[in-house]
Amino acid sequence: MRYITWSAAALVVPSLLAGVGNAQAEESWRTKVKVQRNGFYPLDVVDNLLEETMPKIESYMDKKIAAGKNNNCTLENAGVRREWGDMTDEQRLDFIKATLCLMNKPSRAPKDQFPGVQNRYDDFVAYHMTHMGVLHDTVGLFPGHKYFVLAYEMALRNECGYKGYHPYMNYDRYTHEPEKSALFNGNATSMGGNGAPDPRYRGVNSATGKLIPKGEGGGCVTTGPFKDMVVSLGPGVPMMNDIPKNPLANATGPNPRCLRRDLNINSALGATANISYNLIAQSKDINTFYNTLLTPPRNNKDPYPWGVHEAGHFIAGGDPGGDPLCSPGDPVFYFHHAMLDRLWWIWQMQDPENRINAVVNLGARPTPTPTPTPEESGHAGHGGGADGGAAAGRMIDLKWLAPDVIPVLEAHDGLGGHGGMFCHVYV
Ligand SMILES: *[C@@H]1O[C@H](CO)[C@@H](O)[C@H](O)[C@H]1NC(C)=O
Ligand SMILES: *[C@@H]1O[C@H](CO)[C@@H](O)[C@H](O)[C@H]1NC(C)=O
Ligand SMILES: *[C@@H]1O[C@H](CO)[C@@H](O)[C@H](O)[C@H]1NC(C)=O
Ligand SMILES: *[C@@H]1O[C@H](CO)[C@@H](O)[C@H](O)[C@H]1NC(C)=O
Ligand SMILES: [Cu+2]
Repeated sequence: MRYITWSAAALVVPSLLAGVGNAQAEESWRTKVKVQRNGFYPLDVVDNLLEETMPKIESYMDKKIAAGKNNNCTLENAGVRREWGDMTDEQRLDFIKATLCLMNKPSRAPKDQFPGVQNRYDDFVAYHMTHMGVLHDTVGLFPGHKYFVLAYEMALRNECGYKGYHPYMNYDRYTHEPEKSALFNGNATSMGGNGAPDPRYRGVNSATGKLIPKGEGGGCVTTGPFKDMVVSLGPGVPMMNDIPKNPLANATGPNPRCLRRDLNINSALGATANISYNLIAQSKDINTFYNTLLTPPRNNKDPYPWGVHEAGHFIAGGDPGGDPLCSPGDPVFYFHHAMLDRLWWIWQMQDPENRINAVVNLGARPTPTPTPTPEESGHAGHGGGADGGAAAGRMIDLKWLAPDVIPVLEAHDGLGGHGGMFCHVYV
């Protein structure tokens, strides 16, 4: 009798009920990663794909830990990045407080080069507007932004006492009445409301050459925690309303103005869960993933042909959100890039051994290929080593944002990269 302990019983029972045992094994990641859900939003196809992928991620981590290559990163201690709508009011308030705190901390960017920088928050805008190569070329887009978002999250945590991890925005949740969402409803636990209607605002030009038709806003944000925010740098490109030009030709001078926004479902509809799911499921190699994300196959019947990257950016277009150079000047920028990072991570984790180090390498191909040919799909498995050459020797130096200058491939590994500095999961 006394030998039948609880743990012994737990060991025995699943083996008696084989089916149940498997189900329990597959769900064991839930004991490691704390899931919080908002019942208002049913899981979408991408959420479901991620849930199905978690057991695979768990066994990948088990192997990595066994090989001593996890740099102390485990699913138990990984930072958990959540959808804003899944966070509690208290978590949201903590995040908002830290964001406002960054906007009141002294800047570190060189004042002579960036006279318009007002505070620590603006340091990130200053970097983004002057390091487009590091952040936006084929090699840099994914790892560059992964590190950029991490550096921002580290500033919130280390410089402003934020306890959580950076939230993301699941684009699909903003395809319908975004102005009523927890993210944009303008109440005290939102990231601010829509901009006031501005007839001078016409929409955003997308890389497809088409105008993304405007939503209801375009003017100043007048509700929520950022209604008094002062935008200073930029605009870096001419904006579609009469925003005063920056006093300096390179747009780094002071140009104080309000935060303008246009919540735009026309944009969001280019990044529905189905579109994001197809992006992940149908991209057999990283080049296809990159091309589809940025410039999807042209289809004249598609009313929302903007790739997921642009669609995500312009859900909250306006100024500076719709400005390719100064977009981090709207705090929602980081929610968007966290979501992109999530999609990249889900793509990587379908085949971690081959995909984590896959580097975009368009080689001699001058234009993105619209659809993968069977031959290209066959290259999927070669993602890692073969393409890694494109990143050889490449470093990411975020200058005044973060001290560590890191090899680009270390920012490919979200679960242990750079000695464990990258250690996050998305739920
Ligand atoms: C892992 O953590 C232990 C204990 O905190 C520490 O001694 C060790 O240096 C860490 N290893 C790595 C690779 O960070
Ligand atoms: C922008 O232009 C000003 C004036 O010419 C210059 O002093 C400053 O260094 C420039 N900033 C950058 C980042 O190039
Ligand atoms: C703001 O709106 C969200 C979403 O409807 C809700 O969860 C939250 O409680 C509201 N907070 C306040 C302070 O009104
Ligand atoms: C998403 O795709 C599924 C399967 O093809 C389809 O049944 C569903 O209607 C699509 N949903 C939307 C919102 O388009
Ligand atoms: Cu971007």
